[in-house]
Amino acid sequence: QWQASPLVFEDIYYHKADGIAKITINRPQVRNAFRPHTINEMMQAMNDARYDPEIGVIILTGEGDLAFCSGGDQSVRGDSGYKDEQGGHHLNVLDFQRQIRTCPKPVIAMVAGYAVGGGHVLHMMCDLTIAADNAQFGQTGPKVGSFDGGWGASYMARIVGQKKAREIWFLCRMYGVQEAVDMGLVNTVVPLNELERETVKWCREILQNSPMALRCLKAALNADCDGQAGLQELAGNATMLFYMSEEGQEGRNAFNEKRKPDFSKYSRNP
Ligand code: 2NE
Repeated sequence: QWQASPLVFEDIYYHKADGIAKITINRPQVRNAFRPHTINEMMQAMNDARYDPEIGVIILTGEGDLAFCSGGDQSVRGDSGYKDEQGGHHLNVLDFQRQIRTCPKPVIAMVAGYAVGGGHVLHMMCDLTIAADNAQFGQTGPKVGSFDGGWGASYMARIVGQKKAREIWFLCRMYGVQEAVDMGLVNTVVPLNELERETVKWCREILQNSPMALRCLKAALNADCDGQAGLQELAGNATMLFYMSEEGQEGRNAFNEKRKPDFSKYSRNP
């Protein structure tokens, strides 16, 4: 049973239940297009989920059956980004992409209807995608005078291959679920009325497994694609594990106790 978070939001819903957090873009009147405010709220919710020790998996989804997300809200697109209420221009969805990517907990896109443009990139950034049988996927950037040359291009090519990524971006076609499965864009497809049940089932299976192993695996899979930023993320986990060890703590304790550290009892593993 989902519990609404006490945090107050305008453009999203934020729920939690049994170790799972769910962030829902709630702008169905524009097919869940995001404006800067939507992104700021999603970042706040994602941050809450990351730092809540009770939460092990995060679902990202869109309200209603018609769309997961249709990308940036074109009606607030200014001349150098998407306009906030104060008139500032933003591409803060790129910050949210990085947040999904570096969140040490698995993030699952639960997709009904359209995942299009910047919304398509958001589902790709998630660790897993579970799609309803009415889902449609595609990029529209070159049609509307936009593009995502970051993960939106390079990570897409890692998923679907270079030729297919060029097709998706150059032609701006929509792809149904079977094509998405064939391209490796989604993990599984279920009937629309089973979408949430199946997604929660996947979450529960993930929650059975070692959080540290999941964390390190996500960082390792990221590092393969993300250059020095990916290595930093992976290595941060190694540092954390070392801090958790007696050997690491001996260095800290010796410094604080103003004595020489004694590492002699720690083995030099082959
Ligand atoms: C999503 C799609 C394919 C749905 O089509 P359909 O036929 O189901 O709905 P319809 O009638 O097009 O849309 C319903 C209402 O939602 C609004 C529409 O204008 C329409 O409004 P009303 O006529 O009812 O008033 N709507 C839909 N998407 C919107 C959007 N993104 N911004 C503002 N209003 C939107 C179809 O609607 C579609 O193709 N939407 C546009 C997809 C798109 O081009 N997104 C932007 C890509 S660029 C991007 O996201 C981006 C980036 O490339 C780089 C950085 C940041 C962002």
